[in-house]
Amino acid sequence: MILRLLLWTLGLLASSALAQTETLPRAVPVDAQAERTSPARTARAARRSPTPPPAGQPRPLVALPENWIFQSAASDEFSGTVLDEEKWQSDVPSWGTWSWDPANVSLGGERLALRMVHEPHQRARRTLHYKSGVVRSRDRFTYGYFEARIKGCQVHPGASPGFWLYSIGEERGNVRYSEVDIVELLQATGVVNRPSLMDFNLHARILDREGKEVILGPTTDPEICANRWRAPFDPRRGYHVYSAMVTPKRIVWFVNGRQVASQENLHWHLPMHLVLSLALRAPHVRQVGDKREPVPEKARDRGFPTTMEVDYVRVWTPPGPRRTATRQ
Ligand SMILES: [Ca+2]
Repeated sequence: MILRLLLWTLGLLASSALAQTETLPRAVPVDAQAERTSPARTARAARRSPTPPPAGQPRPLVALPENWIFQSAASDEFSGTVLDEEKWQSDVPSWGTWSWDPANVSLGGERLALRMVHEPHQRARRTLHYKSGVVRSRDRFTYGYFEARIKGCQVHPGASPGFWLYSIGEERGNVRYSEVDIVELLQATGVVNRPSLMDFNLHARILDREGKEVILGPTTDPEICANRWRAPFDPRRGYHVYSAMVTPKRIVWFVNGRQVASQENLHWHLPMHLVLSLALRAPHVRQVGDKREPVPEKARDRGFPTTMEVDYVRVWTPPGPRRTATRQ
């Protein structure tokens, strides 16, 4: 019995030593980490950060390289009652099948709320039926780790909460436009009309060898641009953390600290604005060729206004020039 107890104690000590060895923090270069990361490894990494952040600074949900820097100028806990216009722009020019209106952006209860309303109006001699809210960072980022805690809106299908990055105007090499969708919620329709499906897509416009502009996206180039994941939860029912790490070699997406997608970074090297927005989707828009058109006969009040909520946005970047000089 005593021998048994001794062996049991030794076993316990050994396994505890092993556990300690396993939890020793290690700095992993980000590209190596992206290559080697398994969901289980990511979940373990998410529970321990290599070095605790300085007091008062938030901790990323995903282990980052130790020298990455928290960017308070583009991070926001949304604690006040007024949007910080030093960081964010809400009067963004409209495009597409609905219009942005700063009236649909509000703060309160430690949250940013972006609302979509059924509000028929004219824009560019067209009748559109919905208005919505957007906030776009004044700063731009080429590489970094972008994290937000978001609760989806209640309408589905019809509206899609988005957290994304996009370039405006700038061109480098053969790249004319760069967009990284950190997450788009609730936009799956048709036979897979499920609220738990979420998208992590890439879009770009590049010039081919003949100088002809080519549009890259999840429909035309799914192998390099499309990522979809079925979450084990309904994003309308609660807050979840959505994030992406953009590095020169790879783009990796996470939900609640778990890696859900990874792509080689082929074309996404332009400075981009960080955006939170609530977009209109089918059945209120339909795809006609490569364009989205409004669907007036489906426009209705029912379900609207609908609101997505954001608890926080946090940004970390690699050392070095963290952003290009422009603030737009
Ligand atoms: Ca908050």
